[in-house]
Amino acid sequence: MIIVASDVHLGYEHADKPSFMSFLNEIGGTLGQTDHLILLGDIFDFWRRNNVSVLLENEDVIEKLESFSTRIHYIPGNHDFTFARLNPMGTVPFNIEKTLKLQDAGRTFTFIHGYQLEVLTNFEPLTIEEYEDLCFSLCQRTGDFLGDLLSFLWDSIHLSFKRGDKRRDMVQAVGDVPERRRDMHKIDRLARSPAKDIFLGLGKTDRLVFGHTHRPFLEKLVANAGCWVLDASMKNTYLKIENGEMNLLQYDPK
Ligand SMILES: [Mn+2]
Repeated sequence: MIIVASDVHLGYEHADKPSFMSFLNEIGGTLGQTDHLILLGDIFDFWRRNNVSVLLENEDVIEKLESFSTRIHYIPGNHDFTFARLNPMGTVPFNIEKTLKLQDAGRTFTFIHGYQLEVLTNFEPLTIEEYEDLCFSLCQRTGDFLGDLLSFLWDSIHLSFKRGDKRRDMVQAVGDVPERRRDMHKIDRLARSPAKDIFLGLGKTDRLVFGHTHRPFLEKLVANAGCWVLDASMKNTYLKIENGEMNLLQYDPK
């Protein structure tokens, strides 16, 4: 069995930590050594916050995860990209990878956080690598957010925005929460299309699982795990993969 949860945003004021903790308590007992728990990115939210403070506030979550006997995979998202640049040295209790492939009942499942799709659809002229550098930088700073973002773009790719430049919308979008965004449908459009296979190197029957948009959905070959943020219209969703079948479920605390 594979359980996938995404976008909990612990450290962000609208994170639903009590529900997520209760979810972990419940699924911890059902997952064995041959199962997988996939934390699909943005589990912690380091933007505008000190990374260590966020982790200390959530040491109960880390302690809980460390008590699991199942295999845990951490896929870094844009808000916790710090994890992608750590050198685990075998001491971190999670397997940390930006892209993960697992087989279940003969089917191949590929897991990514999903910001990669957004860079392709919405963040031109940024490349995925430039966007990752930007996310790392935003995770590490706690000062003026927009100022940091603009100076990063200028310092790293000499990108400045003159009055009337339509690309300024892209800068606005980088910092906005998914609940307020209007261009997220473009990401789903790409995710549901075989066109994504070219960019992500997927076979035609490979399943793709992602998060990031806070908009859960399930189709035959693609699924979005949703989020655990209080202001989302649909929240506390997760995916369960069993016998090669994906199920999108909503957690309801007992
Ligand atoms: Mn994200």
